[in-house]
This record gives sequence, C-alpha cells and structure tokens, in this order.
Amino acid sequence: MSILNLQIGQCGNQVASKFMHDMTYQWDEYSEFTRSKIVDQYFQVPDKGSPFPNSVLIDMEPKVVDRCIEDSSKYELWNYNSKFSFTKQHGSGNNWAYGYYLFDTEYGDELLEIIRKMIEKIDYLYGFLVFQSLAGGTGSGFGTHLVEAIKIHNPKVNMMNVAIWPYSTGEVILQNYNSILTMSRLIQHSDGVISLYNDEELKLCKIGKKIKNPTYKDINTVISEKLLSVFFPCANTEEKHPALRGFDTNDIISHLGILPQTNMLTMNSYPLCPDDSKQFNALTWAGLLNEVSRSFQNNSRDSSKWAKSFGNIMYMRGEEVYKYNDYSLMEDPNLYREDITTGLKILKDSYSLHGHEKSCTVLSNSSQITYPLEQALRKSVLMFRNKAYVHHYEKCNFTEEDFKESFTVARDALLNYKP
Ligand SMILES: Nc1nc2c(ncn2[C@@H]2O[C@H](COP(=O)(O)OP(=O)(O)OP(=O)(O)O)[C@@H](O)[C@H]2O)c(=O)[nH]1
Ligand SMILES: [Mg+2]
Repeated sequence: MSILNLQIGQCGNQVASKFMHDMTYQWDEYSEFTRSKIVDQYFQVPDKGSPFPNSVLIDMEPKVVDRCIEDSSKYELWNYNSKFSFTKQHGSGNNWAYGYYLFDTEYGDELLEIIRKMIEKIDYLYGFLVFQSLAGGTGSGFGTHLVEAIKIHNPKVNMMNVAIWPYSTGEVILQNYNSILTMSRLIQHSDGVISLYNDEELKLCKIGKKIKNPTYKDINTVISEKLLSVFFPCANTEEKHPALRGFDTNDIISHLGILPQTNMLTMNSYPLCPDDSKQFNALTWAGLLNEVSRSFQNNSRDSSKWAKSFGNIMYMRGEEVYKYNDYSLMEDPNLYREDITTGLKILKDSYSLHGHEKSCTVLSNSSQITYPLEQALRKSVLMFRNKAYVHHYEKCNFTEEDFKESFTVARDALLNYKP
C-alpha cells in the first residue's frame, strides 16, 4: 500500500525533500507500527543498496534536484534514487503556459516512462501526492499537465496535491494567472488539493519563531510540520474510528466529503510553533481545540460568517490523547454546512510530533479556501481585461478562450463553497 510522491519545480522539490527528511528524522523513537507504516507507504527497500523513497524528482533545471539528491546521499537511513529524477537545461520562466506546453510537445512521454517504471516497483499503489508551487512555470504549468496525464493513465489511483501559494505581495509578476490556471485544472483533476500559504508560514517564522529574516528553509520546516501532522502514521487505537489510519489518502478523500469540484482543502494547526506565545494557553487538549475551532470563525461572532465545512478530519497527537474525549467545540453545527456534510472525524496517536507535548491539526474541506482564490481570481481578471502579459501565454498556444474557461471553473468552484 504505497503513495508515489512527485516533487515538481524548485518549490515542490524543496518542500517535498524536507517532508521526506522529517518523516524519518527521529526513527529510533518510533514504534514498530509507525516504522512499518512509513516503509510500506513511502519507501522501496531493494535487496542491494540503500532504501529510497517512492519519489520522482522533476524540474526543468538540474540545480535543485541535484541538490536534493546530493543532500540525501548523506542520510543514514535512505537516499533518493537518481534513476527516478527528470531534469532539463532550461526553466519554464515562471510562465504556466510554457511549462504546460513543454510537457505536451517535448518531455511528457519521457517523464511518464520514468513514473511508469516507479509504479512497476510498487506492490500496490493507491495514491499520488504531488508537491508544487502555484506561481512558477514548472511546478504549476508542467505539473498541471503531468497531473492530467497521470489521471488519464491511472484513473483509479487517487491524486492529492500540495499547492504552495505565493506571497500575496507578489515576487512573480505572472503569479495570479499561474495560480488560477493551476487551481482551475486541479479543481477538475485532483481528488484533493491541500493549500499552504507562504504569507502565513512567513508570519509564523517571524512572529512565532522570532526569526528575523526567514529563508525558504525556515518556511519549509513549518510546512513540513503541518504536512507531517496529517501524513505521519496515526495508530488511532481508540474504538471510535478503528479502521481509519489518517495518512491514507483514500481515507482522507472519502471522509472529507470531496465531490467533483469541491476538493480544495486547508489546514489549521496548533500549537503553531514551539515558542509561540499562544501555546501557553493551549497546552491542554481543551485549549488546543479552542484555538483550532476559533480559526473557523474568521474573527467574527456572526455565525453566518464562519467557515462552513463539507467535512473535517482532526489529528490529535501527543500525551494522554486517549483520555480526552470532549470534541464539542469542533462538532459545533455552526462549523458545518446545512445541506451536505460528513461532519468531524478524529484520529489520534500518543506519539508527539515536532517536540510538542500535544498538537492538533484539522484538515478541512471548507470555505476557508474562498478568500485566497477570490483574490487571485480578481487580480487575474483585472490583468486579463487589460490584456497584460496575455501574449506570453498565447505564444505557447494558450488562447484568450482558455483563460476565460479557467476563470469560469474557478468561479463555479467558489460558488460550490458558498454556504
Ligand atoms: N515555501 C516555499 N516556497 C518556494 C520555495 N521555492 C520557491 N517557492 C515559491 O514558489 C514560487 C516560484 O515557483 P518555483 O517553484 O520557484 O518555480 P518552478 O516550479 O521551479 O518554475 P520555473 O522556475 O518558472 O521553471 C514563488 O511563489 C516562491 O515563493 C520553497 O523552497 N519553499
Ligand atoms: Mg525553477
């Protein structure tokens, strides 16, 4: 029962490499159950040579992929297998359409062959986990086309995406176009898109961790913590949901009420970081649940403004977790849609992650996604009306009609999330 990770572009590779590194970081402390689940799920153990992750490293430039492979060559437990990497000598220039076009015209078949070889090695593949940024050209454009192609070749295998949103102040001039074009395709082809925000993670590093000038390395540490709180094995020996294992993408998809075009997921995690001042109020399970549930309230007492969920999965990890059973704050009907909801699922493990005594993360299929998507859509439409940079996309066979179609998909998805 394995997941195949696809790490695409600079951001996708750096985030996924940190995630895989942290997955095995405190190996000696893990239980037998946890170790066997990690190996089963994420690694190949060949007869000869060292174990390697079920990961394919992909970029249009060699630098980042080479560095990820080189860094991992120093790890004791595993190393990336360079046979499962794919690089070329030019980037996609932050242009979604160029990345998409390169897949179509030049490199798609070659890459699909590498992925096919990886699939052959896996006993039972049940999911893809794709790491990409929304703003660059490779992770977003090339990555989007790859997702579409994989879905055609493996329609029964589920597909989850980890999408990193750019800083809203904007380092990349085309980032709003690229974000909307990627999201509009993932809305149609993915089974669940987990959004993470560079703005939010930067704030956590600065305010929570007191890092003056956070680097991508710092930001990726925070992102990796959040992702592990979901994808790290969960023993969940409590009676309430004995079959659930949490990190299994099938479970996530079936329990989050994901329907076609309502597949945009967000994460709320507490404590935010070790020296975050909030953690002093949140050292009890009740305090943590209070913090997590408050993040659905959009700072408002008006319940009509609360984020409404199709479904939530709450991961509770740490000390005395099995003794705690008051989930009323996260079961509050105000947090859920009236028409359709799968409600709250709870997963527990007594192993504490990231040095926190206790931690609580909610993975949510809810209207929390609407604000960033609306903002990116608004800015894209404004640029498009002024024909700004459209010719860069047209050069790569991406027409004005294609733009309009993507805007419509994004608008329709937003409507699906309206309570
Ligand atoms: N969190 C995080 N964001 C990153 C990292 N590297 C780049 N980004 C973000 O990703 C976006 C740029 O995308 P990249 O991943 O660099 O682009 P790419 O996919 O390599 O595509 P091209 O370089 O255009 O071929 C910007 O929003 C950056 O802030 C990283 O290591 N961590
Ligand atoms: Mg790049």
